[in-house]
Amino acid sequence: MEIVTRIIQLTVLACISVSTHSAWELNMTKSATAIGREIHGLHMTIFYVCVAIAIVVFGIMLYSIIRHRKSLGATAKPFHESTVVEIIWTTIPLIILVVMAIPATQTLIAMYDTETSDIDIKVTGYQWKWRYEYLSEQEQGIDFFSTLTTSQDQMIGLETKSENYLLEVDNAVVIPINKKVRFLFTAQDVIHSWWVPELAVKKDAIPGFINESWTKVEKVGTYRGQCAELCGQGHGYMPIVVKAVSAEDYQAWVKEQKSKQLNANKVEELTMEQLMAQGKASYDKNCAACHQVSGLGIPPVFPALKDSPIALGDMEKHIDIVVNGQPGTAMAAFGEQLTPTEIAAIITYERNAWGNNKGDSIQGAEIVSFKQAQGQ
Ligand code: HEC
Ligand SMILES: [Cu+2]
Repeated sequence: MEIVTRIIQLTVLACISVSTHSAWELNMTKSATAIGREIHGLHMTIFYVCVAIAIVVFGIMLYSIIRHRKSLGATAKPFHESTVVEIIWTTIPLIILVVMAIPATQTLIAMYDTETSDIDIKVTGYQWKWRYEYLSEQEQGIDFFSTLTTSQDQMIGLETKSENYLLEVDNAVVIPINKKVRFLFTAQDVIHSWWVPELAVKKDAIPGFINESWTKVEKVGTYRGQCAELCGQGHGYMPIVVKAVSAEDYQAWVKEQKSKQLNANKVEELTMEQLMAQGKASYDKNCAACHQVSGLGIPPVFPALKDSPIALGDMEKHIDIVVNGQPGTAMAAFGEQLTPTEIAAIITYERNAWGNNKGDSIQGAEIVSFKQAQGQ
């Protein structure tokens, strides 16, 4: 009985507190795009049609039950197979369905119309991050990964959670406002789904297939979303951040990205301290989801790197597994995801962290020659 009292108390509390009302929001997200508002409008139209049908049907039913109840002496009419009734209950629903199909088809056609786009972006899902490649002429060559930046300490409760906990990334995908942006979705490993509620875009990213969608954002702002397909242990850790900016800001961003891209493969010589510091930061961001911050992994699926024969063994083999991954396992090829300097720093860190104390280090230039020797 105590539990019932408790539930009643909680319900009453929830009803009277204003702040919980927003959390109780049941309807679809209000969109920042015209097509999103159209989808919302369609959803409301269909909803009201359903409400009207419910009122009419249950109204007649309740009226009949009460008006013709047995205690008033009502007796059923003994007829069978009425052609008139059958025609009525077939045509009315048919008309309702056709009436609903017209706006629904119009909206669907608009949603699927990816023609005449101004900018094309290929979006690839990885376990567990997103990659954005700009395909249109002007942005050609812009290609980057977008990885969660929420720290492990926040996740395990050692730090207070930030405002955009689990919804923040290092590189947001940047688009200009009032331009039609076409997205092409695919995935590298398993099925993911790119979902940003305020843009009304939700599309599966499937290995070997290309799905399309588009958006045209009207207001400058940051729009956040998440992967919406259970894609493994890190499914909750691959958020999406879209930054819609003015045309001028967009031009500036494109310029900055292009120069960044040119410098990406420039490697600089780092000291041991620099390698270890950069290595820890990159490791925690890119590797800790599986191998853990502690380097202890989650055996037997994700091996420990502390005392690992590979992390403490031959340098060549160690570079190979990080650059090329281990096909058929969750260990991805990081050669194209990270810069040579980042890879060198991570490998140095792995060989000297958690008591591994191997004492050796490696520079980005050696990663570049390793990749070149393999024709990459
Ligand atoms: C999605 C999970 C995942 C992520 C992220 C990941 N790994 Fe792995 N890693 C694995 C798995 C699984 C294996 C075991 C592969 C096998 O069966 O040979 C592995 C193996 C390794 C090994 C060999 C260890 C041994 O003793 O066999 C090294 C070294 C390694 N990973 C380094 C890294 C580095 C560096 C990163 C980050 C840049 C990273 N891993 C990110 C899953 C992951
Ligand atoms: Cu995913």
